[in-house]
Amino acid sequence: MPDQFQPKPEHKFSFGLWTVGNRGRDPFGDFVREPISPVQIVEMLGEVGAWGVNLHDNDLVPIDAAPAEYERIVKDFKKACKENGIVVPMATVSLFFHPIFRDGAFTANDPEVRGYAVQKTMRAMDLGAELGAKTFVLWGGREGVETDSCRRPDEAVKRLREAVNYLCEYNIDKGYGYKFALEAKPNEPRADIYMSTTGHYLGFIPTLDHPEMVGVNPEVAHETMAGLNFLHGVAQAWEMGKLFHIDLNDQMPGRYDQDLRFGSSNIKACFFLVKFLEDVGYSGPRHFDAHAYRTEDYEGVKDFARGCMRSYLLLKQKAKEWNANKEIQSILRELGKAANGTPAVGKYSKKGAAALLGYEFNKDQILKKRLPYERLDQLTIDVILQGC
Ligand code: GLT
Ligand code: MN
Ligand code: MN
Repeated sequence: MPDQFQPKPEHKFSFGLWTVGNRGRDPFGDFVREPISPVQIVEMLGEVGAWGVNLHDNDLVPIDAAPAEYERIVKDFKKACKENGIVVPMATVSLFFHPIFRDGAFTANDPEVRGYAVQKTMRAMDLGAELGAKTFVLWGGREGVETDSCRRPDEAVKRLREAVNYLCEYNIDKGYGYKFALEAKPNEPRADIYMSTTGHYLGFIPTLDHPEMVGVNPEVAHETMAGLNFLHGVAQAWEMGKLFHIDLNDQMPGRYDQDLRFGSSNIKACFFLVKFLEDVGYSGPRHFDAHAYRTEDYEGVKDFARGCMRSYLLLKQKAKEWNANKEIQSILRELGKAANGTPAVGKYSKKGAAALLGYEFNKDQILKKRLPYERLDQLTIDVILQGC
């Protein structure tokens, strides 16, 4: 295998403890893989060539661990990370697993649940900071409803804002230097989740007390479930300076959250995503929030993890080829050309507006211009399918 498809630390490939440690339980069937410890997971990540490991508080430390147990677990984990050359770029908090969150966490109707959720998040931030994490993800999987009779949705938005503002202050108070990355999902486990798309969060963030501290963590599967074009959401976040993290996986549209191996389902969409991240110079982690098929054992989990990284690097190479393709580039150049003397729109000025109003557009002539998108797309397919 050519060297360029081997993962290296500079690629910033990371996996969650919950991804490679996923044991294949689903709503209809029990575990198919034996439990493995966080230390074993870190060893596995070292073996496959990953750079980072991410975690929820309770992926590492049980929810009611005594202080001595907490310390021992964290110490062993840090040692394993060091020995295997693995860093912890991102931490998060489980606000969905324990039954106490059956009605949500930050948005729950019970003020005690809301208080507990904020307390649990502050403690998870302490843990992440101790491990060196600089990004803190918030995924509100339970922040939603089965019936809107239980609360007004604008009240939920206010509660969410109150919690995120509080956590930003805690971040400042402790000097942790976290950036928060908010992760949307349309549904599952709730029938409807309030912040259903990345766009919803991009609208919410400017209403916070510290908007500069908060961005998004879009996930391929989540936007695809909603039938959306993932790349478009990512691009909007990027353009706003809000792409703080990204969850890469794959998904067949209109289904439950499949969290498939990156590049295993929608190759063209994954290609344009990788091309975008590489073209714009996104420098954050490439986090694979996915898990192996339920049919696999742990050797298969390694195949899965290697596959995510390899597909990313293959698509990165394809993006290079696409950018260097002379025919593609010449088509793109032609597309942007206008007739001599066409006034540019640009920023408004009285003079510019007068020029634009006075200009006569020749619609028949404009319509003669070819838009060879069939050819362009076929060239894209050629690049993707032709051997590296
Ligand atoms: C959970 C979810 C993911 C989130 C994780 C962060 S946990 O597995 O399906 O999409 O990114 O809380
Ligand atoms: Mn995710
Ligand atoms: Mn998912």
